[in-house]
Amino acid sequence: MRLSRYFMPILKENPKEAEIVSHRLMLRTGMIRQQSQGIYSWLPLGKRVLDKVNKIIREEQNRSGAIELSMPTLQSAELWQESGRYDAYGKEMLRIRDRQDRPMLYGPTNEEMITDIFRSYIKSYKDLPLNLYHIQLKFRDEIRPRFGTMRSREFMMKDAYSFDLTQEGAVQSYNKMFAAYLRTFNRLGLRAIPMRADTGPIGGNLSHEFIILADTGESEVFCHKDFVNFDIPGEDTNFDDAASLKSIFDKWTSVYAATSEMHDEAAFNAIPEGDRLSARGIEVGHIFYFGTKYSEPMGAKVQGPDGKEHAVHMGSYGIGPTRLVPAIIEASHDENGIIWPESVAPFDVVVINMKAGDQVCDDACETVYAALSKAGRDVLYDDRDERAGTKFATADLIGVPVQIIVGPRSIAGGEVEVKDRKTGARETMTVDAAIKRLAG
Ligand code: P5A
Repeated sequence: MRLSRYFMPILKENPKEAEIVSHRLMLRTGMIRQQSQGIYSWLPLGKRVLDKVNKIIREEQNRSGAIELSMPTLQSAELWQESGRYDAYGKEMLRIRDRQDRPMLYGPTNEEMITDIFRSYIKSYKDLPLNLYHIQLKFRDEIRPRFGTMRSREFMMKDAYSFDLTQEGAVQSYNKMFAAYLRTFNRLGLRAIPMRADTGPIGGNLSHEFIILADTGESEVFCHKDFVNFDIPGEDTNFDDAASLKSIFDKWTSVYAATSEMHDEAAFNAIPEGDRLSARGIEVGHIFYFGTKYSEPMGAKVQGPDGKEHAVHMGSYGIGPTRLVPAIIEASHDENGIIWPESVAPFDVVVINMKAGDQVCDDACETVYAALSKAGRDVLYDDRDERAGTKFATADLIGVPVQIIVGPRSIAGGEVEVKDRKTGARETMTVDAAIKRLAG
C-alpha cells in the first residue's frame, strides 16, 4: 500500500474527548471514527487490525471444532418472548418496529436465535455435541458507553453456542472453549486470566471472564500471581480428549482469581501476601454454562439413547473483537505510539522513503516494496512528499513492527536501515539483505 494513495487520516492534535491511551491512539491514527454516541466506523487502518484479530479468533474456534455460520443483527421479539428475556432484558435492548408494526430488536446476543436454529434441525443425540459460532455486530444501549470501542453501544462479538445431551458433555464443551480462549488471547499477544464471574442476564451458575490486567480496566479483580507463569495449551492440543482438556481447566482454575462481584475476601487473604494481585482489568471474553435455561422453554430437545426426549444442555462463549483492539493497545504502546504484536499489526513492514523524488531513493524503495509484497508481506510504503521527521513520527505512531528506512546517504553505499519498533534497535544492511530478512 502506497501511503500517498491510502486513506489514513492522522490527527495532529490529541483528541480531547479521549480519556485513555488506546482511545487517544485509535483516534489519532485514524483507525476509528465515532458516528454517534458509542457507534463507530472502522477506517482502513483499524479495519486491517480488526480483520487480523478476527482471523486468529476464527482459526482457534475452528481448531477446537466449532463451526461458523452467520446470523442476522435484527431479531424478532417473538423468540425472546419464548425464553422470557424480552421483558427481562430491560433498557439495554434496542427495540424497533417494522412497517407491519411487528416488534423487532437489534440483537444484544443470540442464545434465542441459535436455539431456534438448533430445534428446527437437530432431533437426535447422535448429532451432538455441536458448537456453532458467528462473528457479528451486537447492540446494547449501555448507560455509559466510553473509551471508544472499549465499551461501545454497537460492537462486534464472536459468540459461540454449544449443545450437548448431558451436563457432563456440556462441561467438556466448556473446557474446549476455555482452552481455545487461552490460545486465542496468547496469539493476540495478551495474557488473559480466567476468573470466576457473575453471569448477569445470560444466566446459569458457571462462568469465567477472561481478563487482561490493565490500569485503565473497568473491572476490579483479585488473583494469585502464579497466573503469569502458567503454560498456554499448545497447537497440538487434542480437543477430543476430555481428560487433557480437563487438566488444562483444572490447572488454570487451581489458584484464586475472581472479579469484584464474586470476590471472596477470606479466600484471597489465605494467599501469602507477596503472591496477591489486586488490580484492574479489561474483560475481553466471557464463557457460560447455563444448562437448559433456553432449551427447556423453547423446546430444543433431542432423542437420547434411552429413546426419550431430553432438553439439551447449552453454553455460550463470547469474545469482543472491537474491545480487543483497544485492549491490545493498552497492553502495548509507548510515548511515541502503538507497538503492535506481529500477529495483528496492520502492516508487517513500513518502507520509509526519506527523500521522495530522489531517483536513487525512489528506485530502492520500489525494489523493496515490490519484493516484500511479492513475498506475501503486508507492506506500507511511505512515499509521501513529507519531511523525514514526519514520516518517522507516523511510522512510530501507527506501530508497524519493522521500519525499513531508505535515505540518500546510506543508499549511495547500497544500504538501508532496519529499525525494530518495539526495541528501537537499528541495523544497517544492504537492500538485498533487508529483503531476505523480511521476506519471511
Ligand atoms: C456469550 C456469547 C454474552 O453475551 N452470549 C453470547 C454471551 N456474553 S457477554 O459477556 O455479555 O459479552 C461477551 C463479550 O463481548 C464483549 N462486549 C463488549 N465489547 C464492547 N462494547 C461493549 N459494550 C461490550 N459488551 C460486551 C466483551 O468482550 C464480552 O466479554
